[in-house]
Amino acid sequence: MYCASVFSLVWIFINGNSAGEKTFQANGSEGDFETSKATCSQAGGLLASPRNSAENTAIHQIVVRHNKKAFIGINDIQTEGTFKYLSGEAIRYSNWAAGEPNNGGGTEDCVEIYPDGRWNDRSCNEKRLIICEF
Ligand code: 293
Ligand code: CA
Repeated sequence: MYCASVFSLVWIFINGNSAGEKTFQANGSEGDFETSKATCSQAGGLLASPRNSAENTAIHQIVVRHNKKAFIGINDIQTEGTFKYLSGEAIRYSNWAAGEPNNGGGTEDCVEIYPDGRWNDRSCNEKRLIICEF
């Protein structure tokens, strides 16, 4: 095994940000939803998109470490109230905060993850910690 792979495994173990096949990473930079998506795809990944509680926990840990809310790769831009992954597939797993999604002000089509791991629909124009999955 190459040193870089060993380093990655040790880093992932220490930081606890892998779940199943995926690894999740942030470097502290922030952006709105479009910038976050573009940043992750330029890095060869995808905006972090939790599909189960293990993945949500891994993302949640990064949010806590940076003490910054983050967008996840889920939105209802196309059809209000129908939340989908970036692939267009409807979500089955969710972890909404109490009372969410509320489409506050009628303009909340993106989803942020709070430091408690729960989700809130939020304007896509806010700036949030960028967390990518690889
Ligand atoms: C309203 C009521 C709050 C809630 C907030 C978020 C905004 O202000 O309780 O936390 O909306 O849903 O996205
Ligand atoms: Ca909301």
